[in-house]
Amino acid sequence: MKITDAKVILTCPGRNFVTLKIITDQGVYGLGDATLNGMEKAVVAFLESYCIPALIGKDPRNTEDIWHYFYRGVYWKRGSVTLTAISAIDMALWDIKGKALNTPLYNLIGGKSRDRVMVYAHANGKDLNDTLEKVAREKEKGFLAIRVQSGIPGISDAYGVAKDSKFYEPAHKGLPNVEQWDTSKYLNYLPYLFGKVRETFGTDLHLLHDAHHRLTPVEAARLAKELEPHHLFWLEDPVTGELQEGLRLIRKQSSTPIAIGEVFNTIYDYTTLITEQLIDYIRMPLVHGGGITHMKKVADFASVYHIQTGFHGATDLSPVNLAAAIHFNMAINNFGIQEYMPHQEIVHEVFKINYRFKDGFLSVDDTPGIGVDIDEEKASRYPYEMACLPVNRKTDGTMFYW
Ligand code: GCO
Ligand code: MG
Repeated sequence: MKITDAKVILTCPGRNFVTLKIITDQGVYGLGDATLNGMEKAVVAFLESYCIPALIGKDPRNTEDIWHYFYRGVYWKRGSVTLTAISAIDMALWDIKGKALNTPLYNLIGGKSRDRVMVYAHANGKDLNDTLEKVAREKEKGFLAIRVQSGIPGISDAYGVAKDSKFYEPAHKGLPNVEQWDTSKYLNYLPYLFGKVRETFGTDLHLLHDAHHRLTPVEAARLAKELEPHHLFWLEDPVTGELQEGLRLIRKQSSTPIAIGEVFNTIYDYTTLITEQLIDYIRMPLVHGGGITHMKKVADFASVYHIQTGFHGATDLSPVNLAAAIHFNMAINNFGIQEYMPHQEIVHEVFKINYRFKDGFLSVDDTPGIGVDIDEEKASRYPYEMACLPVNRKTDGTMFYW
């Protein structure tokens, strides 16, 4: 079997997605998600100028060797752009492998450990009452786990909360919006918010929260400690992932579970966090973490240390990534939870999906490979539109983490 061609499909059905399609001499093709929100064209350039020419003629079944050709074999390593391209290649090759063997992806990586995967929904409210209403709405849809974000009194912007539209989308058309941040107002409000959520909905519902990399280790320790009585499923990205040692302080102070790493790319970003058991969930998704080949190693490594998966799954990760993640989550033993932010309907005009949501869980059907297809003609009707993630400044103007 040989790779004869590959192409990149850049489309914007409501938001930008990059999809790699790898074609073989046996008529079988595979799809991989290569979307890196706001940096789509950098990944496209790397795929088109280097990866695709290097793939032609290779045997697509050699997933391990091809992964190392693009990672170990390349001198300039790591980084989001490079690893997103490698992830897309790897996903597409596993898709081909499944189709060629006429079996769904989960069968190739261990078979089923479970039939369906628990997902968490998003409740993003403008203020306390709006947030409580949104939680109620998601609970009614059947979700057993809900991430709660809320507008903060006294701050004009809060991460995760839509300003005008009903549908939260992190990227905006054109250059970055500038948002505003005040850590002290946030820290004062959060324990109150979660107290109210627990008071209203009781103890059964799994609650999650994303601090979006904005705290120092000592601030994060305070928050984790003060949220302890509300028994969060996890507190996400309390500090920036660059400072792995910062997690030691949080760990010493609190038993609130920690999830980290949606912006990580390799197992090397996780070594301290995993071997010192400083976190509970790995967030790095297939699309940015080297695809199935690499993430299987990361998940197995984490498993030894009692750490579970909790993959990133916002709307800027395409249906190809989400379907692959469901297969992956069905197969591994140490699955924890999967983020699920449903795509807008228009996305499903372009991507034909094989997964469905029921009673708090997602499952895939038995379509061979990953099981998602792309309608290229429909994709071409939605050309790329420049969109960026916001940037963030403290109230005194200081540039801060978004
Ligand atoms: C999450 C994430 C997202 C990211 C977004 C960036 O936990 O879902 O933090 O909301 O901010 O995916 O592109
Ligand atoms: Mg996050």
